[in-house]
Amino acid sequence: MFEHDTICAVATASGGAIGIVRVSGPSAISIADVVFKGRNPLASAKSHTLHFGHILKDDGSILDEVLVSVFRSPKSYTGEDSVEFSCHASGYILQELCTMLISQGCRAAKPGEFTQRAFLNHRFDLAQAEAVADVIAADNAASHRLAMQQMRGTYSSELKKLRDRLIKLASLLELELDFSDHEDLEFVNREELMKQCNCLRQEITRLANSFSLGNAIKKGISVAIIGAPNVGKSTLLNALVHENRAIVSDIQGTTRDTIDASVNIDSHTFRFIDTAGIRHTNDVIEQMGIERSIMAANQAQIILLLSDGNMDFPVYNAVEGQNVLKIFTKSDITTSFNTKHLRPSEQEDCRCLFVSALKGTGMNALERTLVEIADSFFASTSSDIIVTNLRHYQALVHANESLHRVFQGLHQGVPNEFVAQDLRECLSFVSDIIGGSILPDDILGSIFSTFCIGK
Ligand SMILES: Nc1nc2c(ncn2[C@@H]2O[C@H](COP(=O)(O)OP(=O)(O)O)[C@@H](O)[C@H]2O)c(=O)[nH]1
Ligand SMILES: [Mg+2]
Repeated sequence: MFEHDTICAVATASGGAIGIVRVSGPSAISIADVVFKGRNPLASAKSHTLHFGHILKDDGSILDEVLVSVFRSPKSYTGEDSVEFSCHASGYILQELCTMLISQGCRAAKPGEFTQRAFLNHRFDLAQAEAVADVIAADNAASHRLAMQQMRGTYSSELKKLRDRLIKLASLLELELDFSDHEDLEFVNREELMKQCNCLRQEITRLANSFSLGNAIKKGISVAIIGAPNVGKSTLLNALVHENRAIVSDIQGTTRDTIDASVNIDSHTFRFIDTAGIRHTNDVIEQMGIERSIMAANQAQIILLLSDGNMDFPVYNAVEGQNVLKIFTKSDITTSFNTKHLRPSEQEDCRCLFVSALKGTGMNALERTLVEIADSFFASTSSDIIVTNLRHYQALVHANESLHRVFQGLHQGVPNEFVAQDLRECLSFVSDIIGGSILPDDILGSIFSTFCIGK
């Protein structure tokens, strides 16, 4: 399962001043010594030391002046002997160095292979390993906070507590199994088991439900822009993301497919979705676009419902938990807005805004309102553990199904061995999140293949 060869890869993205080539494995230091000439050989270097020297090509010419860090097993990122070359960030130098290392016996690392080795060497658990990729990808304050929390183990320790409670429940049941020939021996009363089971179900449900929020944090809060044709949806999208993403035209039905673009406002990431104008049409393609608009609206966390004053707001039934903001567009040319379509409460609370995307008026107020909604999404959750990973979410859903069967089994007086079987299944789903039980190679492969090379 675990290959004991020595791997190398460029660990930094292109651009920038310094490029790092990472080497890890039993021969990392001896292979590095072949290409590196410093004052002393790296073989005599202590762990966690830095060395200045040159990378020498076969013909004795200098490829680069570098700094080399040496980390000795087990105190390295991967847990193996590791060397990191800090070079000048020329793509040529970095590739050439890798080629030289490979000709000396290294293998080019697969995506995520350094982190995979760290996991296999018990440097951290699986959820922590996955968080490394999330930390790298984090581009807003909330996703950074969650990824850090997960990488540093807070998330795993909560899951371990949950797992321990499941183990305790399982052991109570298994204990009864061992003594099942003593017919009327009942160690724990079933009511009590059912109560504990229910508590655990609530906890798992809360975690699974946190995924929609976790996803919003990671990928951005989705904001669908909905309205009749020509009210200025595409213009608003472009103004919000400061970029000409969508085609603007006074020809009705221009936007046919949904277009989305992300932007950070005040440490939150928003993903704006421009949609086709909703109207009656016989054009098949436009009709498909309109269906997508409605779907986008249903899936979005915030809906911007647009009207330019000439047209009513489209009738839209908000899904529970969605925030709908009504926006009067083109405020630069429309002097009298017809507010009769607004319910009295909407006129009072400031969920109704006047905007000219063309002139930029009202855009600040719109951004502020969006940030307020985002703040309120995240306010209640700042201390809770939030699931951001689809694999974890799916494991929790499965765990919950198994636990539901446990509860039913207890309730209906199903023999303990069947109940215990379901409970073991639930336990293994929860354990898989942190990689407590042995995971098959293909699952590990699919997790780490989403990483970048060099991580
Ligand atoms: N005066 C003015 N015109 C606008 C404004 N926003 C959009 N328009 C114009 O309205 C027309 C339709 O805009 P577009 O964004 O394509 O509308 P969509 O069909 O809802 O996407 C274009 O001619 C835009 O230039 C605005 O704030 N002020
Ligand atoms: Mg449009």
